[in-house]
Amino acid sequence: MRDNGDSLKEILNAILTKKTWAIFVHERPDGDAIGSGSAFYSWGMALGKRCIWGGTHPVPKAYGYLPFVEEYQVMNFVPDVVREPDTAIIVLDTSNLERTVQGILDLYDSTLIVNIDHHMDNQRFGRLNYIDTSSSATAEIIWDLLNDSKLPIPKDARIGIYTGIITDTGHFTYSNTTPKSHLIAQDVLSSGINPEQIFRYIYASRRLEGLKLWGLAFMRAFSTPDGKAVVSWLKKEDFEKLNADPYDSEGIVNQLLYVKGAIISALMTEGEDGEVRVSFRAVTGVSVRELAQKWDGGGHPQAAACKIYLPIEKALDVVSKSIEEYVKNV
Ligand SMILES: [Mn+2]
Repeated sequence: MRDNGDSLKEILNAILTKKTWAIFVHERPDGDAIGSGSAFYSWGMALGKRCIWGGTHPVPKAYGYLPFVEEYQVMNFVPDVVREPDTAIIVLDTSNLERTVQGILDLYDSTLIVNIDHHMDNQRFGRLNYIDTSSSATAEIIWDLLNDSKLPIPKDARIGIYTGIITDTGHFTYSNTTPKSHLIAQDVLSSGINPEQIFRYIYASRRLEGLKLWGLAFMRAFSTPDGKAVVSWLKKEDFEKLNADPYDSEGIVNQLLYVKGAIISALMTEGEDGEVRVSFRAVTGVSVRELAQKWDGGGHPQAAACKIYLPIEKALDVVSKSIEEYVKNV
């Protein structure tokens, strides 16, 4: 549901007059963040804008095929170019400004900040906000925006949009999949985009080291006594021993939810600075957002995450107990 904000028309009017588009996406970007950013950048380039884009973490290797990923910059703070007049800051797929490059809010009075997102907990930090929680992906909103502009949609932008939709819907299998996501896919594929090639880039480009990491997480998985939740964990040293990188763990938590009878899954991963990142997944009708919020995290009902600053053994204990309590009441 579009529960807040400005219209796509207002956003179009505001950004089309700006010379520079500075596009930012959320930390540890996923396919929707990178796909949406790539689509926006491609569109901006087609319109003759000066574009920059980036975020706090690199583009996962799997998304290396997306147009203009080579232009994506890893940065912790907004670059000076953003301070120049005639710039629009466009923040995509990001529910709050803590999740992206710092310094954006300081520019609130001088620079147009546009916030386009589909997360329910979006904090409306922009001068213009378009938050559509019924959209399967931020990429779907970008599709609407491009269509409403009546300007030609470049093929490069279509690749990003398709990527955002397939990754956020689990290839049209999650509950957020709608007839509209399929309609967009139909239109995108009609433009000659090869779905198998994109699928292979994203999902069939796994490293053997990553596969072993999945194996380790599966071996360790355990369920709550009632079988309603399945949990696993990975330590920093597991990554080192297997020569795996943080992105190799992506997708494990979804697989944990495929255990029969499971309604919630969780994967706890020890981060570089000793923090523990917890990813939660839930089946439709059950929400894990409230669980993540216990530790100041957030996300969607079906997919949420948080960080816990405890040794992993302790964190594992605390989180499993919380989950056990939580599933009793659902
Ligand atoms: Mn998204």
